[in-house]
Amino acid sequence: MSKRFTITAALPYTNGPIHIGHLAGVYVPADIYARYLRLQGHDVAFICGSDEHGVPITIKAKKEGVTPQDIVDHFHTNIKSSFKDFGISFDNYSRTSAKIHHETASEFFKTLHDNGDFIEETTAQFYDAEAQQFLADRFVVGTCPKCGNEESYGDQCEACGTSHNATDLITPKSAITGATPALKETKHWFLPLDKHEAFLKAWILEGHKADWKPNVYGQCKSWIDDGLRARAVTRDLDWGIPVPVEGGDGKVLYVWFDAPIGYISSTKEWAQREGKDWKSYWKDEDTTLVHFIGKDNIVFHCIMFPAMLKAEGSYILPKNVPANEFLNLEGQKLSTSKNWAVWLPEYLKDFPEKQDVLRYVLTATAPETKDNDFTWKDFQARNNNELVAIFGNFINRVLVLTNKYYEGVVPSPNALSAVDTETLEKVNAFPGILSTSIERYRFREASQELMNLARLGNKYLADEEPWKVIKTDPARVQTIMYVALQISAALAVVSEPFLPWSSQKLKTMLQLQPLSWTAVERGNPLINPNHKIGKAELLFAKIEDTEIEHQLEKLAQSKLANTIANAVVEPQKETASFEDFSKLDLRVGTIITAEKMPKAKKLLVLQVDTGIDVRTIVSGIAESFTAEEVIGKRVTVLVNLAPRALRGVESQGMILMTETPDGKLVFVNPDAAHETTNGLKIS
Ligand code: B3M
Ligand code: ZN
Repeated sequence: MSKRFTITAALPYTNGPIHIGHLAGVYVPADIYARYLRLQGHDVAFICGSDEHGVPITIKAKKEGVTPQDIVDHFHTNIKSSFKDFGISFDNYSRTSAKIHHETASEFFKTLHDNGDFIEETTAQFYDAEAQQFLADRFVVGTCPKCGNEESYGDQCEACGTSHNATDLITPKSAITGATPALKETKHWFLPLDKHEAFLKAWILEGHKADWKPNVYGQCKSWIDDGLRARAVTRDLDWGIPVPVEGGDGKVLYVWFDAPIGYISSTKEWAQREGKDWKSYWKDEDTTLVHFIGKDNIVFHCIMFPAMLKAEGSYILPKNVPANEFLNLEGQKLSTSKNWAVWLPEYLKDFPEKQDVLRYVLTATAPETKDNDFTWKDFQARNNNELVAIFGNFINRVLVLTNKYYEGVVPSPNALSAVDTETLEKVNAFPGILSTSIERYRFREASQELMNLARLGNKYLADEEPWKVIKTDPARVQTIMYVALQISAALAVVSEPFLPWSSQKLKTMLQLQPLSWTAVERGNPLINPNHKIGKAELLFAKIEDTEIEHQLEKLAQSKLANTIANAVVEPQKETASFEDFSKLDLRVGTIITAEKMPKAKKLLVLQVDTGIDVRTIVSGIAESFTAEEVIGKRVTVLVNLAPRALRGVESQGMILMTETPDGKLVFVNPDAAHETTNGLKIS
């Protein structure tokens, strides 16, 4: 029986492109779920849009000398096309700078305001006298009162996910000028979350203990246990939705008040276009509402927005909020500012037409219960060892052999063997296995069950060996290929939520009629005898080591650029006179022997031939070089440095070292071409 679902995916901030972390955390799982529900014949509204207000956008606009509208226009287009490129099948992708959203959010605010659901209060807020502006949200940074993160923002701490008022920050600093902010009186409207405590405790702590993911339930519980407090829902900013009530001049709605309402306005926009009634997707108790988000948005989607919906009184509440944890990249946190990411447009340039590969790998390694790591080696391995070697190999064999033995016409089966019957029964069970995982938001598990169906086909063919049996028992091969084609058709249907392009390609190769998910369960033939299939084409292609090395090199360049950009350049020392300099006696030497100084992490004891003599020099380079690798090295030696004892060893001189921009220690190597008889002359 068809049901109605409203599926929302977090509205991405339009202050930068999206990367693999966004796909893994939110958008691919949401898309798998929405595609699956559509395949089940349900009425689905899959809703998203750009989150275009908020301080990060104004900070970026200030930095780039453009308007916030310029920033959001650019990234709204960029992000919307990335989602399309990766098959994220939204029914509508709107934007919060749209008129329909301003109207919807303003109306929502006015309703709560007129119902007396807000507290109006004049409080002291952080103010930067130099910048002449109040410091809201990311305009102020400081130490998180909950976890001690020193880079917590004024409204939210990204380290522990908690949300607080700016004045809760310890040692606050203006993100604009760095100054310690003053406090200045200003009026704002507050949502008294404490007044919703009983409702939230009943709805979440009792009502969703069993069906919400532990990471989500746990964060909500700790937030509620810490005590709910009133949260400001307006800001002294000039970019956002103007506060639509008396006294709201110069103030806008807090971005986390307006953004979730963006789901509603985007649904309205879609419903107007499609001639549907938006209220049935937001106000009908029979509709199931599910929010897909990342863990840093849990408190806004499980506490703040439901409290707003409850206060307004005519909306349904989310049935589930299956938030994912974070994805790391090669062992490090993904970071827009440090350019430590795999940006979607760049991925497509390097791996054209491999969207399904990324969707599959990000699902198979999704951070569903804890942060997880994306590595390019694993990406290559899953593509080559699973998509190519199992799924692709099976399909290719079936289509090549069907074309070779029967000119592409599906053969009629003869008597089924016990293995045939057992295999077909297993195939019919797969939709149910996949449904169980998907409906519990376990997409990782589901992706591996999908691969198990391909494994079943691969094993069946390998065991039955039609390419051998054809010589002795062609009648048996008709049955084998008939069974293998049923498995191929089943894969074409159930792979669609995960691998939309590959599923479509397989359906085209099989010339498959539209098939429902339940058709695979029923066990009737999915592809009939005498049906003609098309030519075999490879579904997946191997990814070579060189392609992965190129990606790792790009990341290494990013890391180097970051190190250089963040390197603290020591100021130049005081001027040395030429006389001072002339005292230095620099010679070209050669390291004859080297050994680690016992119990000293940094020290190597060297015997150096300075051209004058062979002498002992103790050098602090053991963390950058092994003793073995420096033996025989030509080095620049300061020979007339006063001897000094280091850990009981007298060091008679110094090997000259310097650092590369990324902080790597290197020898000041003499250039043999200019060497003179008595050592290096620096002119
Ligand atoms: N713009 C996404 C983020 O925190 C945020 C989600 C809004 S969903 C209403 O990165
Ligand atoms: Zn914190």
